[in-house]
Order: sequence, then C-alpha cells, then structure tokens
Amino acid sequence: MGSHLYAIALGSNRRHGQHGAPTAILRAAASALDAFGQVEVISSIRATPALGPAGRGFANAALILATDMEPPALLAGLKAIERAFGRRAGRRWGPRVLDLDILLWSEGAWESPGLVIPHAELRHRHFVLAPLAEIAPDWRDPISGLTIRQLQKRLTAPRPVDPDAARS
Ligand code: A4P
Ligand code: MG
Repeated sequence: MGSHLYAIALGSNRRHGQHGAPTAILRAAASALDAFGQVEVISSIRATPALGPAGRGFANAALILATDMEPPALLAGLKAIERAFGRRAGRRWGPRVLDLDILLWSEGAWESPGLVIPHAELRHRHFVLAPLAEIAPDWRDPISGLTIRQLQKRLTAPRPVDPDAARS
C-alpha cells in the first residue's frame, strides 16, 4: 500500500456543526484521508486572508498522502470526503466547509476530464505554496521544472522593474 505520493491542499472558511472551527475541520479531514493509505506528514495549519470574494478568512494546510489509488479514484475520494463534511456543490468561491485539491503526484503530470495535475493554480497561490514548502520544499513541479521552494520565492519576491520602461 502506498505506491504513489500525493501532495494535497486543504482549505476551510466555515464552521461545521459537529467538528467546529476550520482548524478542527482540517484535522478531521486529514484523519479521513488516512483511510486511503497513509498520511505521511501534514504542515502547520495557517490562517490566511481570503483570496477572491469568498469573504471570511481561511484555514489552509497541505499534506503528503501515500496511497495505491490512481488520480481519478483519489479525486472521487476527496469529493466524497468534502460531501461528508457538508460541502454544497456548485457554489464557486462561496464559503466552504472543506476544499481538498490534488496539487502534485509522484508520477509527474496527469490530465483527464475534470482533473489536471499539477493543480492549475499551484504556482500562483501563497496559501498553497507556503504550507507545501514546509513539508516538501524540494518536490519539483513537472511543468515549470522549479522546486516548491523556488516557486514560493518567485511568488513572494518583488517584481523586477525594467529600468528602460521606468525612464520613458
Ligand atoms: N479539478 C481539476 N483538477 C483538480 C485537482 N488537481 N484537484 C476539478 C482537485 N480538483 C480538480 O473544484 C472544481 C473542479 O476542479 C473539481 O470538481 C474537479 O473536477 P472544486 O474544488 O469542486 O470547486 P471550487 O473549489 O469551488 O473551485 P476552485 O476553482 O477550485 O476554487 P478555488 O480556486 O480553489 O477557490 N482563499 C484562501 N486564503 N484559501 C483558500 O483555500 N480557496 C478558494 C477556492 C478561494 N479563496 C481562498 C481559498
Ligand atoms: Mg477544490
């Protein structure tokens, strides 16, 4: 058991009747993921300002899961966990009890209907890269060829200014 490694992002910005605050929801989700194989490591859980019109701030984290599941089966499993936590489908950007995204897997790139790995927003989101950099800084994004540490640095570095453009 555990022939593949997956990096998974966890997010929540809404309380759950039974589990309570977003932090507790992410911990419970990580335990649920253990049923698919083995959660090898989980990052710290961070409070992050909402990107987009989602309103309330989020709790975000990342973890590494070892499992024999192929990507489509894992995605179906993640959606089942989201549903079990009461996520209502179809409200994009809305407050969500739980969002689980596949960021990377050990076999490189994957593309099938409804599923793209690496996750399309991986390179652009601090709330994804920061927790992932804690637990897998040397994992290389197969698309850009950069490590997670490099991607995160690139995202947080000030934009270089073109001196010629500035003069004119
Ligand atoms: N899908 C394709 N590839 C993947 C993948 N690698 N992993 C498809 C997971 N799903 C993948 O996702 C929509 C569809 O993408 C899935 O059905 C799957 O077939 P979703 O999670 O069901 O829908 P969504 O989350 O409402 O849309 P989306 O585009 O994922 O929303 P975002 O962009 O994730 O925005 N701010 C902070 N600070 N922290 C957050 O976590 N999250 C969002 C959600 C907004 N702002 C945030 C945060
Ligand atoms: Mg999602």
